[in-house]
Amino acid sequence: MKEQLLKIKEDALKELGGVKTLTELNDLRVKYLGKAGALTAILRGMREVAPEDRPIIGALVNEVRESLENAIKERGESLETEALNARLASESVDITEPSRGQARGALHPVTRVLDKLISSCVDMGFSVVQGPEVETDYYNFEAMNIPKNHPARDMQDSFYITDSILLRTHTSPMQARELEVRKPPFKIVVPGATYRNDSDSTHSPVFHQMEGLVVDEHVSMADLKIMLNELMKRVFGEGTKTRFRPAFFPFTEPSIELDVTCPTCHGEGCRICKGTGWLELLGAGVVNPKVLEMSGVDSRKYKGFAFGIGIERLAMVLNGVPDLRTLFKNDIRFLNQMR
Ligand code: FA5
Repeated sequence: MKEQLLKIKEDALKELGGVKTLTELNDLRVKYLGKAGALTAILRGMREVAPEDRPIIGALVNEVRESLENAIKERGESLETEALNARLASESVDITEPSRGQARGALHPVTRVLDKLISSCVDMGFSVVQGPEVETDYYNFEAMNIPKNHPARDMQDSFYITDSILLRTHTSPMQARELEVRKPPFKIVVPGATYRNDSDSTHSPVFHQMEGLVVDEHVSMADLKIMLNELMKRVFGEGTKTRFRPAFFPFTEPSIELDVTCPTCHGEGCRICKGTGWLELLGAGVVNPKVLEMSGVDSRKYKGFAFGIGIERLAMVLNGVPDLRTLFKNDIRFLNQMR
């Protein structure tokens, strides 16, 4: 039995030398030390050993088991280290390799202009509100003093959803909505998307406006012009030339429009500005008393002024863009130039 034990030890250690993986090592452990392993078989045969030899054989079994366990453990550790080193070598990072770089995004020119306008108005004491893009005929037209069949409806070619619901053609309906719920005096601006069946180099079917409305006891056309001049100065700086023209809107009386020097010809006259040298930026005026009354505001006590600025037109002028529709094409080469 002693020889048998020494042979088991010798065979096991020899096999251990050839073990290359942790799986093979586990198989070897099962083969020699497992329940059905060679050493366990010897222990089972102890009954046949003479009683006086049992302690000697028992001690030898333990010694063989211990030395095999230690050898297996050591081999296991060295296999694990080898595996780790191999992984580290294959996954090593070459810190000298040049990086691919991260492309940095930027705000869209329309967002930048809108942010600038809003923050300038907030600095002047305006609150910002938003309204629905899907609007009723009542707020879009009737509450703005444009009754059904009024010729002024032709000024804005509208996208109707049903007979009484449409995509808002301007941000002005928010004047009526706010007049109904706010107690004067107040100053609000309303930025947002608007929709018209228009498309050429200065018109897009989807565009943005920012409405402004000031209601107080003593406001006048003079206040409106001072405010707009100040706003234009903040947005354009001192250099850009602006001019006011008389205009007509059913919801303001009197009404004006503000033009700026054309970004393409700088006032010389070109295709974009139809030879005038100017580009229309906004409509404005003193709120028609009928609009105040329809929304429940006493027009003998309160007056108001309002304006509606075309955001893409402003972005066009500020960035010298000859075709407004380019702002919506999302051509990355164009957007990179606009950073
Ligand atoms: C209006 O929409 C009035 N609601 C503005 C207003 C508000 C007047 C308050 C008085 C008081 P108008 O249709 O002119 O007005 O449009 C205002 C501005 O929106 C224009 O000056 C222009 O800058 C811009 N705009 C109009 N249509 C388009 C379009 N299809 N694409 C891009 N910008 C447009």
